[in-house]
Amino acid sequence: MGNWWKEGVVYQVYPRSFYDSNGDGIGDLKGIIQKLDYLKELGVDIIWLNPIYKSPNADNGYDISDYYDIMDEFGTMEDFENLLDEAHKRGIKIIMDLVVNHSSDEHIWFIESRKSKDNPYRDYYIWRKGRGENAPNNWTSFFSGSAWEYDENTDEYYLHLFAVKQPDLNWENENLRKEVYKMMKWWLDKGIDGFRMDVINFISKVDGLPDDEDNKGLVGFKYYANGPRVHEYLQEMNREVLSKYDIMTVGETPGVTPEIGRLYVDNDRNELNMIFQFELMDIDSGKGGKWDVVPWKLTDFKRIMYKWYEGLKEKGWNSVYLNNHDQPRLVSRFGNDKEYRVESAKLLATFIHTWQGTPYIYQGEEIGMTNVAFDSIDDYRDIETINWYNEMLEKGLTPKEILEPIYKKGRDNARTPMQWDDTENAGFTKGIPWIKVNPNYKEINVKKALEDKNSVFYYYKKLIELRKKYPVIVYGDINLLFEDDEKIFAYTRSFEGQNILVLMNFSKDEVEIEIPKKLIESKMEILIGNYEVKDCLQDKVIFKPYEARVYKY
Ligand code: ISL
Ligand code: CA
Repeated sequence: MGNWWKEGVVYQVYPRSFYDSNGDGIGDLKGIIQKLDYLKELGVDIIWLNPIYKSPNADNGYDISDYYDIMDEFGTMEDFENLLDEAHKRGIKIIMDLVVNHSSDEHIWFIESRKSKDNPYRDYYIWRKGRGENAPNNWTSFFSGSAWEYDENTDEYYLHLFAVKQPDLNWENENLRKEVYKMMKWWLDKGIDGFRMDVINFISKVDGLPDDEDNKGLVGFKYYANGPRVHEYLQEMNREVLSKYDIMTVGETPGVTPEIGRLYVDNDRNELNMIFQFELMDIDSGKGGKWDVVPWKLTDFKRIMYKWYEGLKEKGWNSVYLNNHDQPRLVSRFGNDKEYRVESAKLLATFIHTWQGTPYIYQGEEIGMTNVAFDSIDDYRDIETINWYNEMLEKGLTPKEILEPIYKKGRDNARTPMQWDDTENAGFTKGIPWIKVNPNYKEINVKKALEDKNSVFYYYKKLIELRKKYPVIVYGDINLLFEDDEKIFAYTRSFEGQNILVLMNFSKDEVEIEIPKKLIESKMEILIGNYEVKDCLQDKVIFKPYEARVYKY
């Protein structure tokens, strides 16, 4: 069992928005197959596919009605097998999303479960009696409103941490756990290379499901995030399934610190390989949560990343990502998507690929795609965004006031179609796209990127090549420089006699950097940079806006 998941680079495909092969406006599996050569050219090693299972799409596939079948819009099982084959032929692995904190309410288990209190599947979900006219407790859902839904048929409520159509599965039930493991084996036996596990740290809820006394934000969070039996379940899953295959696993885990994170990824504990931490993603959220957008500081960015590096370095491994299908575009959030779009996209790429951990690229990031700002809520598709919009309207906010944070944080920022060329609908579909394309597609698209040797695309490609060439980029220890600087992010890394120096100006100002003497004395060779660099490294250098350089010494 190699270290391929440490050395590789992951590319996340959101199938619905990647490429539509049949003109129905929805990306599909055949579409992904047609673009595999593009991904091969970029040089990525692993594709993570967002959910492609049968689903009524209340939450774009995160509501699964059949774990053994493919979503109608995406194609057939045969298409999936072809995709897996074609990817493997190109030396690219595929990991699938595993969504087992909840299922769809249209899953046969839930259809049975809601029939009667003594149905054999009743206990596959979390049912409770109400308290008088009220829900069993005060927990709220991620997608607005109560986390409980009343069901007349049996006069009880079921728990749904997400949409009403996403009832939470009851992991206390051993038969349910066995079903999940069986399903996982079925996919692994088909030859997939691992799983990204959706909100996997929510699967164990505190006994008694108590009221949350701080009745604000996500009410109840502390009673299910990293719950009492989560490690027991993951160790069981590892024993029964994961340990039998050479695969990679990455858990999506909101609300973890490095201390808690370590429990999931410590090699000796036999749970997961990696997790996605959210501390960095919360860096611009105020007390009111995700929609309460506040400015972020580079010193916090560095502190969080370094803390995670230190926290996991001995026994675990980090994943490095700056955006995904739930987050705004990295260049709009952490860079500058106006005059320095290209420079700042390359700067952020430099960080992702030279920090310690496995890099995750989200589709479109490699061409510098940006956030979008639709004029009306009617153009938005995301259930989280729409539910929150309606909740705020009821509170009396104006559409303009509500759209403002949606422009900054809404999940549809990442979900507009991949911009392939400058023809209608960015070449994504010949039909009507399920969500509008970003109007900037004439400027920002794959075709243009491939024709320009200075594009963001080729910069990513080169970073990926460098990672393969220099083990220090994968394994090197990190030593931070200028920790308290609000504009410069700099570090050295070292491994078995190899060293690199990474210098990045995270601001739109020119900044003078004083290079430590010890470094000037070594022979510095530039590996990559986002501006042309002629001279050798002096003791004082001026860094241009969003300039990034990596030296080897
Ligand atoms: O998207 C978020 C913030 O806007 C997160 O709070 C997100 O809901 C959380 O990280 C869980 O996300 C995952 O599970 C959800 C699904 O909607 C997301 O797309 C998925 O990544 C429910 O399955
Ligand atoms: Ca299609």
